[in-house]
Amino acid sequence: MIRLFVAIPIPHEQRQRLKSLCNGVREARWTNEENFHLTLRFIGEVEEPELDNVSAALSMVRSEPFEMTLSGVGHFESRKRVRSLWAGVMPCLPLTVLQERIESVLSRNGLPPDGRKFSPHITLGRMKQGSPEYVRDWLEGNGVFRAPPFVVESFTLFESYRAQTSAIYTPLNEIPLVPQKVNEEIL
Ligand code: 2AM
Repeated sequence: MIRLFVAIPIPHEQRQRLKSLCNGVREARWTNEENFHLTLRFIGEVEEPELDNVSAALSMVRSEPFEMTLSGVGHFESRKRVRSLWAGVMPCLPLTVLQERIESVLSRNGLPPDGRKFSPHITLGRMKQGSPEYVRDWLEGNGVFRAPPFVVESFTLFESYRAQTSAIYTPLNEIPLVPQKVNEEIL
């Protein structure tokens, strides 16, 4: 089995900005800078022969390059415990459209739909413990975060391998976003 997800990698300059947010919460396990990404679709475990189908399906996605701006921070919690700290994205319609196109080609190729609402974020750190109160200062202190805009020119199918200390993400297929000709059929 192979564990897959589809994401937008973050350029170097923006990674540096994100890294500057990764401090000030003692219990957080911060993400390695080279692992920063914005997940478009978590696929999960598939049989290895299925990989080619998934990869080919993603290569069918047609979308235009677009500009994206990382902005703000937030957290996810479950059972009143903070699970992760993240940076957000300014509202970005082309990002939503791209995510919907990816969802659509994958479901047409037999993958079960991802029932969760798309909530674009870049995970900065994970936590096992900590009440929301515990991260309040971090959230307030970094609420004004904003990185310079960048142009998203591709998205990538990654394999995720869970090593002992951190995840190893291996790019398997980078799919370019190409300006559309007026008459080109859009998936
Ligand atoms: P997260 O950063 O919010 O945890 C690789 O694991 C990527 O897939 C991560 O960005 C992770 O999002 C995302 N993902 C979404 N659903 C997941 C799940 N059920 N298990 C693991 N990762 C998931």
